Amino acid sequence: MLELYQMEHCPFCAKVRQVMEELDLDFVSRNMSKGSQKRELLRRLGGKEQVPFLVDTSDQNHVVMLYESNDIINYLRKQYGT
Ligand SMILES: N[C@@H](CCC(=O)N[C@@H](CS)C(=O)NCC(=O)O)C(=O)O
Repeated sequence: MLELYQMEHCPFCAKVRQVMEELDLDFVSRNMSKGSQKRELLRRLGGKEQVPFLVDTSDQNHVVMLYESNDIINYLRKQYGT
C-alpha cells in the first residue's frame, strides 16, 4: 500500500500526486493540515513534519519511507513506471 502524507495546497505534494495519477497508482491520502494532531504520527514515522512524505508498505520486509518530492517521484517512476 502507498500512503501519501500531504496537504491539499502544498505545491510539492501536488507534483507528487500528479505523477501518481500519471502512473495510475492507488494511494491512501493522509491529510496533514497545519495544527492537525495527526502530525505527531508523521513526526514519529519520519522525524519531521514536512510533507510530502511517502510510505510504501507493498513489501512488508522492506517498508520505504521518503521525504522530498523529487526523491519520491524518482522512486515511484523507478518502482512503478513502465
Ligand atoms: N524540498 C521539499 C519541500 C517540501 C515543503 O517545503 N513542504 C512544506 C509544505 S508545502 C512543509 O512541509 N512545510 C512544513 C509544514 O507545513 O509544517 C520537497 O520538495 O518535498
